[in-house]
Amino acid sequence: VTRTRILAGNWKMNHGPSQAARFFADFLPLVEPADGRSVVFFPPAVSFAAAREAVQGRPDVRLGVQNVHWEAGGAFTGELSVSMAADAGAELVLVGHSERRHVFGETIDETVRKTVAVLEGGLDPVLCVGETIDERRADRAEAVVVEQLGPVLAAVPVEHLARLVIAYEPVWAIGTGVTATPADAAAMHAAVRRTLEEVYGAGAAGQVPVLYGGSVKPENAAELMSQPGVDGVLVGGASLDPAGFAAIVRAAG
Ligand code: G2H
Repeated sequence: VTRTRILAGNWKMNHGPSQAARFFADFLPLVEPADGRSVVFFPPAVSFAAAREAVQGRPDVRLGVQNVHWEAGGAFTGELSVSMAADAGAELVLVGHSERRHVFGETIDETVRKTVAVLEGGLDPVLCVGETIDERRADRAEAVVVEQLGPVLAAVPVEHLARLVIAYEPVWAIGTGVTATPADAAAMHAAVRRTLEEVYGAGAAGQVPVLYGGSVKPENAAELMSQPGVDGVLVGGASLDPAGFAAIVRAAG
């Protein structure tokens, strides 16, 4: 199966609207559209309109939001609904990023509701999974990832599977400068693929891209993406710099 390479930048709480416009003015000329490769940005919600305007005429660059609520609307101060994100031009939504889980206390049940709401709203969820350092030391890394995936997959019917993206992000590698070794990444990607195959069968499971995230940099991106089963990267810190992120995109070939 040939899956499209996905190079995604998660800006987290960085780059307001004017910085977003400057970023794209610098970044876009450095990256030619290429077949088999999709570049995605998750700007902060307030910078979404500026990002959307900047990437007009570049169908190789898609935009998503960093979080949504599962309800369609109502009294939920500070939240975004899927339909509002779609109306703004979002095509993808991050779900269950480790900072949502570990800083904001998002539960597995909430990631299930969000994934279902995103799919029902016609957008593509990027479900993030990953273990903490304590869980890895206790030899529970794979079990934790499977526990995070299982309830979501149980709620995603096979007809929606073509829109699901998974990102494996070991929590101990996020923003710490420590990257999983290519072999660690390959082993967990294989475990994620096995879990998908157990639920959907090999054919359908083969469509789902699985990205790696956690301190991806221009220096390590090519080696990580050369691992079997690593279909792309989800990049935080290194996606804030136009030249650095362009180098990561080019590393995808
Ligand atoms: C993981 C990653 C992007 P960073 O959170 O989602 O961030 O590349 O800064 O480790």
